[in-house]
Amino acid sequence: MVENFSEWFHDILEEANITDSRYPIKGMAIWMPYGFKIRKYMLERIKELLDKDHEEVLFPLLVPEAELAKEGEHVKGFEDEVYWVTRGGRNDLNEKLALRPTSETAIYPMYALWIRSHIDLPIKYYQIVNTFRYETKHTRPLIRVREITTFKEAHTAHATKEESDEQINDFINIYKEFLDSLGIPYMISKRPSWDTFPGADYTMAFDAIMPDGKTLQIGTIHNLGQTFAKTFDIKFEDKDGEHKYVYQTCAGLSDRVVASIIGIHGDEKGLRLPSLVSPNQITIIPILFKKGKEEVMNKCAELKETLEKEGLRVNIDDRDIRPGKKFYDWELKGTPLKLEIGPRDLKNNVTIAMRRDDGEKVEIPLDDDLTDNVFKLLNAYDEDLSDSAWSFQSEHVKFTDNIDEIADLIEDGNVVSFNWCGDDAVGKEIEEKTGYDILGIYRDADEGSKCILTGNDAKYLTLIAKTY
Ligand code: PR8
Repeated sequence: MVENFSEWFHDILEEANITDSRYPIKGMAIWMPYGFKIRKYMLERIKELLDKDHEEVLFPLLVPEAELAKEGEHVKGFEDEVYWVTRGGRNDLNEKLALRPTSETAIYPMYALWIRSHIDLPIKYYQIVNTFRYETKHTRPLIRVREITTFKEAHTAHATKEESDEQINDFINIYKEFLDSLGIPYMISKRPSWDTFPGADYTMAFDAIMPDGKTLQIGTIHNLGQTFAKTFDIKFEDKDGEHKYVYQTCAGLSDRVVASIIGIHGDEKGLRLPSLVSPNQITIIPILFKKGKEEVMNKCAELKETLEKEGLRVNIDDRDIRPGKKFYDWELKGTPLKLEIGPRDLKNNVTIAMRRDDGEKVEIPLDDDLTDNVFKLLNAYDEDLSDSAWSFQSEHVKFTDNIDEIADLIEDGNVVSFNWCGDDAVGKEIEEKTGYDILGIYRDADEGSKCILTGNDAKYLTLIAKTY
């Protein structure tokens, strides 16, 4: 795999025309055309999944200071990260306005107006917006940005706690399906209390292991209980005529999804894009000689049309440069499948297909089975991409019951699982002693297992890692 991941990641963003980070504000970058397309197809997919049972809305970017300040825990969690608008032209504003770091405090005062009765519930809204966080940790393109340009945040309200717990499961399933369609592996864990979203009862998180062994939190799902409902007075009249507070959840994904597609699937030649989000799923490369140029180009155009009719995204690279350079470029850009046609192939009525992952060349006849064969290759490519990413993950989660081994395992590029009694003070001591972050509870501990620090009965199998 890639030797120096951080450097590779920065270089590929520029070389593949994904983002440009030279914008003169730290943590804010430009989505370049190729990156924008990947982002677009990624968004289409998450929308498709959310739209089955949620509705899209769009809230204003600015949040009045009074609303942001209302929920004590929440504001404490975000106060160091908020950008403020204090002036309109030459006038000082009467009230400071926050650029949303997330939209709970923009949305929930409106929920209080909209929710009256049990028939108004559940509410399941989401929006895709930019949010702003004045991050103090080292910023990195797509991974830790100060303008999160692609924040997909969902906010739900329910009549009962059971329904809100079910909603958490629904979000987990949606995120699984979403990441599965991109071949991105994940570990789902319940964050420890000290890493729970500010104002939430509990947080479920999706983490992926990047090639350098550090984990990236790619999505989080929070059960907000009734905390915000009480703060913002979101009540409904139940069937029995009683006025009750709603139960709420929220869930979010960011630009990090694109970072994980790039980081997890990429190799030393560049990107390897899952076909779902690849701007071109197939790149046709004509091999041209002076003689028979036109026939080859006509065949390429015909092939493009046939494949596009099947809903595939296809481009022809007809630039006047050496084919070798074209191969190199589309390898860098991660097109799943290249189809090459030269005069000899034309004569034999075939095209030479080459998958981006294994680089193997196969001859496909230009006959009625062509599209079937192309789909077969694409599916196999996507499956293999996903399988190899999942294998990487399973090879890099290592169990230990010796606390002194944690550091070595992590420095070797692994995530470590261990048994924990579940006591917060003990958990924090484990973090302090090792210098790494507990990701969260992976599952219940096996019968009879003991806490790695205290030797007491263990409650949970827990993950610890070096994190982004
Ligand atoms: C919420 N409220 O806000 P969350 N750069 C890139 N990605 C980021 C950054 C950043 N600076 N900060 C967070 N993320 C809830 C849920 C509405 C939606 C990504 O939750 O603060 C992380 O992947 O946990 C995180 O899991 C996700 O946004 C949601 O942010």
